[in-house]
Amino acid sequence: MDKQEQNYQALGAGRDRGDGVVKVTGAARYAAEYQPENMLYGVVVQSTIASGRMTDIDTAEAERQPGVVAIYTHLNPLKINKPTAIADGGAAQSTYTPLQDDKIIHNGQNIGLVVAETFEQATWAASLVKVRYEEEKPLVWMDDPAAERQESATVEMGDAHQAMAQAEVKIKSCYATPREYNMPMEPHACIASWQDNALTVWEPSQWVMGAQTEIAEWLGIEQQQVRVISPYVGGGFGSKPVPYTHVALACVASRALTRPVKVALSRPQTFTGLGGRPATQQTIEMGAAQDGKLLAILHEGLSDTSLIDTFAEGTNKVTGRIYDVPNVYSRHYVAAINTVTPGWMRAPGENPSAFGLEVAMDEMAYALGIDPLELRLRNYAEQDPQENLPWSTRRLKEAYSAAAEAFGWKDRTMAPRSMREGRELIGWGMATATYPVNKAPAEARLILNSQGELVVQSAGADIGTGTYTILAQTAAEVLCLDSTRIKVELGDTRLPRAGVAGGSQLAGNLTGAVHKTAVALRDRLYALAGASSDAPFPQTDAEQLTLCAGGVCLKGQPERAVSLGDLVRLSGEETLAVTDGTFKPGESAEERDKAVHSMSRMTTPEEFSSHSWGAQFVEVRVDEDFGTVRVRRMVSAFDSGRLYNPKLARSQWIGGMVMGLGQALLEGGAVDPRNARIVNNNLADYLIAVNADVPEIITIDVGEPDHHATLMGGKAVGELGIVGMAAAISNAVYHATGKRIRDLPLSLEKLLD
Ligand code: MCN
Ligand code: MOS
Repeated sequence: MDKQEQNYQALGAGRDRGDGVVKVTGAARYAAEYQPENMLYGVVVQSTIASGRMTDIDTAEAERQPGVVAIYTHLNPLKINKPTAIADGGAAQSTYTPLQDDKIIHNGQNIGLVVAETFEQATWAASLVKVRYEEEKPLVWMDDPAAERQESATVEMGDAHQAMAQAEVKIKSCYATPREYNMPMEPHACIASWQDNALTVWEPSQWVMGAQTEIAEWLGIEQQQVRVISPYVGGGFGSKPVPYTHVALACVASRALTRPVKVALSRPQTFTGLGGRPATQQTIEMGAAQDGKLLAILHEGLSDTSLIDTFAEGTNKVTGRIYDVPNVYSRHYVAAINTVTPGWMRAPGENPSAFGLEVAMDEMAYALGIDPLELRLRNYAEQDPQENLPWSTRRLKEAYSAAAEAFGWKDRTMAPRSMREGRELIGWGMATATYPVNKAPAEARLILNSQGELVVQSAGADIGTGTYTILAQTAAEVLCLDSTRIKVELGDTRLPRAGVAGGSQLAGNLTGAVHKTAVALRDRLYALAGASSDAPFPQTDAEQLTLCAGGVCLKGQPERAVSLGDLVRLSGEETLAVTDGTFKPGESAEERDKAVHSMSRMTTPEEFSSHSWGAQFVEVRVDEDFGTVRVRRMVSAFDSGRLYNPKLARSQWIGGMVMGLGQALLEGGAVDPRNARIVNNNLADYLIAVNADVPEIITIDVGEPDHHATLMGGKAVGELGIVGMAAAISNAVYHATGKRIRDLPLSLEKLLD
């Protein structure tokens, strides 16, 4: 392998996706595609009212249908235990347990399971289950005064009320985002197989250890009795960190029937079988001096949650963080209504929080008559104002200037409706993006065989992000191995423990763990190469040895290398296997287990504040006659620290930007006010951005390695790209039209209004 090829393999190279071929050829198997013998099919029954109780369920006709094996309802229940919520240190997003009582708390609630020999038989029989209800008026909207409110997050700095009273220029507006749905290509489906007192579950998962915890709790069994397998995931976007109630139903049914049971939610069923991003509302009042210096922010936000669980979409996650504002007073509340417990969706909290703050900044820029980018620079935070800590790295100024330059921002004329081409009004808008660096410990195992082939193992997930690829690159870098000789195995609870592919942290966590383990393996190889008198380099210290393309060699003498395979043979073992991890030294076994099985350890460092940053610019064209909005250009510059793989990082960034485009212009659950039912519960009516909506995208990397943030110097990537998009687009639409739309999506009717 020559030097150039070697670099191509290492961390930091833009290597092609290692799992690309198996995915495009269909060889990668997804959860629902496994075919254990003797499998049954379960179809869930969902409620058709949002509030009340079931007075009767008539399953007689359904039971008579061919192929039907069992029908489970609260009248013929299987026991499911209540799981521990994430908020309480567990792994469950929702603590709802189906079959346990007659209560209805949201429309489309999973209330039963019909199990049959084929999917078609189960589907047909499920359609014949008749449920009678005693219906109550549901709480549909979070601003209903009857909806119980709970304070969930506060940010307070200085004296914002007093500072606001003295501010020369003030703006105050309300911003809103609707319920949004993650919509991965692979819908939610699982297979549970109970055999020999143990359960195997094929489940698409961002976090198999969390799934193992929750499933064990549901069934009242030990974690070790549960194996969760999830090598490939067809996207999650925050919708697969944990298993949902259809998985509980599949698991208990399989145990009761001692046959494998597959439960696949239909696309419409996914709209209420799990949550999506809660709707948000926030009021921001911002005060500044004439010169543009921000003095105060008063902020109150609200998001909806279910009647049984508190999930908060923190609308103040970035409010006090991005700019140097000395006085902030912010409260976020959650309101409980008749809805399924909402959950994570790409940049939960940061995303709606940035929508509010970044549109407010644009409004302030116009109130002051200062260019929106200039206003941001005048309020640049040289350290984290909220935590009072230095940034580990923050190349946001570089991001602003690189993106502005590539976009041509200097040619923008400030006045709304001042740029046009024919019938089209042109709008240029921008926003800041940020996402924190979260951290959790992880383990890895490296197994080297006598052919010099390496297997890298971790329970962590690759949900389309590139984990397979960057872990091969990490090992390739330390061991100087061609990455085609490296196989990565992921997504199985039997593999070394890892936390969630969520909070844009898995890349940092796993490259750190694999690097540490690879170094330990390298040291073993050095010892084998130099330890004994009959070693290839007799009695040689590790310091004199190095790795090169041919294996281990003396420093400066690559021509006399001994291959890794030969060193394995020399060990007398078939393989050399090393397991290591990034747990804190001295931590007990229980603490380690908790760290990967629950959300107890999403931490940020204490001496520094570590975040990724971005500057996002867009051009929109608004047809003046038809009111249609098209995004014509998107330019973003990002600081995500060191990039482990620039090609994959770009793919992540643009994925986030495209999702943000959909959020800005198209997405939103439409709720029927009569019965709190989501009416557009399918991909024909719930619109997401498709190829034809997406323009040219330019991304620019301005990051530098940040070893305070993570072991390998990278920062968060996966969610960053979506954070400022909706605000940038909304700001661009204002610039084009003079119309400020503060509630998403920015649909045609709102523009014509
Ligand atoms: N990366 C990099 N350099 C870094 C950090 C990351 O090159 N410094 C690249 C790597 O290819 C890595 C990927 O970016 O695999 C994502 O890394 P990271 O930011 O650590 O995010 P996670 O691995 O934790 O993935 C989860 C994240 C989240 S939280 C959501 S939501 C999301 C996202 O990733 N969902 C996705 N991106 C997604 N992409 C796809 N295709 N599908 C989803 O469901
Ligand atoms: Mo991502 S929404 O943190 O899974």
